[in-house]
Amino acid sequence: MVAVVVAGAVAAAVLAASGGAVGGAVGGVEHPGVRAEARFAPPSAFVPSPALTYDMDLVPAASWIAVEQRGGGGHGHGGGLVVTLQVRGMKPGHAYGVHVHQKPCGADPEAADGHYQHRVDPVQPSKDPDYVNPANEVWLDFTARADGSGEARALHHWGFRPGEAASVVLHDEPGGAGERAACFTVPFEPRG
Ligand SMILES: [Cu+2]
Repeated sequence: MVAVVVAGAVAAAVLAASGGAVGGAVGGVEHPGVRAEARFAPPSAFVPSPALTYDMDLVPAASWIAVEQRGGGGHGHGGGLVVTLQVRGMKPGHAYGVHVHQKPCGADPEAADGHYQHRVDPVQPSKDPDYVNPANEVWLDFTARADGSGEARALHHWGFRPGEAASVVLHDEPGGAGERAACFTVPFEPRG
């Protein structure tokens, strides 16, 4: 039940220590973005975690997730939005669907609400494939390796609107639907 949210120079140091990830210098100024990591726990856990599992078969307690956002943020540093996902301890060989959702996680899997959409579907809940797709939403689908690890990356030319991107939800199958297996609350940075 470790939750770490780092920012600024600390995030840059973490990235450097882990072999770096997606670029950092924007206009000659280091802009480290957001990095959050945690171990999953059931909502009933005595020590609360920002990472909640609703399906212990697919997302076991103490399995691990890290999410990074680079670019697409505030302070006039727009640039491209890059969101990366890393996980460990997942069910080997299983294919997960993963999206950025609008609200923070809660004990109720529906607390995270719907997907973040760049162009918002006027019909909610959104089911129209013109809106529910990896170009208009942030999808981080992955298939767990034999050792339970996995990763994904999403690239976009847009950034998040303030207050509308707050979590990453893991579903039991790839694509835009599927049951919610777990949720990680992430402090994504909006475009400023
Ligand atoms: Cu989702």
